[in-house]
Amino acid sequence: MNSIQPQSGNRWRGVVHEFRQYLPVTDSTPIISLNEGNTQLVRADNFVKAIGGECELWLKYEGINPTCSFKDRGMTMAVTKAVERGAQVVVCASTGNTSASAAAYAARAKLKCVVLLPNGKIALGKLAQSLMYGATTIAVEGNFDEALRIVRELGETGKIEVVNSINPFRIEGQKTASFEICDQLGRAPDFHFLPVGNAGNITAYWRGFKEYYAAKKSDRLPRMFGFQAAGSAPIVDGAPVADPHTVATAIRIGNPASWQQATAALKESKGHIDKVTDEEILAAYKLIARTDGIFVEPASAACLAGLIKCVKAGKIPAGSVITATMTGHGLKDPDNAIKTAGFEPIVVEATKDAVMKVIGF
Ligand code: AN7
Repeated sequence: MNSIQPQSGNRWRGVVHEFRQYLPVTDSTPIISLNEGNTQLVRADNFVKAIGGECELWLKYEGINPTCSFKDRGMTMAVTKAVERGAQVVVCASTGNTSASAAAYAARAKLKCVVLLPNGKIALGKLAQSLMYGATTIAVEGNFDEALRIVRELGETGKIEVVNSINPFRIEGQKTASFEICDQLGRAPDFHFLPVGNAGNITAYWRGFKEYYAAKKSDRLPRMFGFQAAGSAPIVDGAPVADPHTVATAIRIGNPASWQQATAALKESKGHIDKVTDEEILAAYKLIARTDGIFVEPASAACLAGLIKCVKAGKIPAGSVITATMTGHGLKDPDNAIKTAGFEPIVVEATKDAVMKVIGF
């Protein structure tokens, strides 16, 4: 079975089709896609002005992917390969976005999906997704790292395909975001900013930038700038965190699976990794919504908090071209949004006068 989608016209057919020459697929690979990728690269001048920066900031808005996070790029690849090799069950541990994506692609591929989530520590929208897509949803009384340990053990039985980013096909799919950035910008950025949790994405982006450069599709390599939440900053602190905590539950990870690859990306790219507090994350989260109309989840805002810190510290030369991954959509986490907004709906009686009074007329 090849793709069931018609191949005529200019319609975007998902990252595996569009970038197949850079990916481990053949003409007979049965591609499972929801037409992910091709996300906007939005310039955020108001935000830059508000933080006193003198750079060009472009946000790769990954929240508009089919399940509203960047994970879909890796998941189309991982589930495609799982189907190709005849797997029947996929499993992942997740802070919520990987599980949403795995559940959706598994449903489309008619595979059984099992997700292990840290009980009570994932955003509401993400939980809704895994339930709606029909995944067997298991809330583990422990954190992400403990759930991932169980998933690794399940993978060793040989009966279940693990679709966490320890699956190399996940990284392969996710690198396509770098290709798109270079295509959209007409060049590679000077800096690329992104949040770091399990460290798969920083690994993938760096690989993507390097491969496009080697293929002469871009003219330079960016410096990779990653940010962890202060309560879950193992790479910055140089040691695993046994009990990670942060309001940005997506990156509440104490022992990243791709730690070494992330360290290599930082070193090779002359990059930088730092941590930002929950207060800094929430301030950036609110600011980007208010200045530029871009609603992301708290984890995504960690790298914007990082940019604010870098601008203040004078680390960003004037005129730099910066891209930043907005990893997940703001609607994923309605609880934090409503708490952070700072006000509630104003209830009035159903008259024009009452509304005019609120407006101040
Ligand atoms: C919105 O879903 O690990 O450093 O299980 O959901 O590649 O892990 C999510 C990670 C950043 C960090 N932003 O990316 C999961 C999971 C958002 C995320 C990250 C995640 P990695």
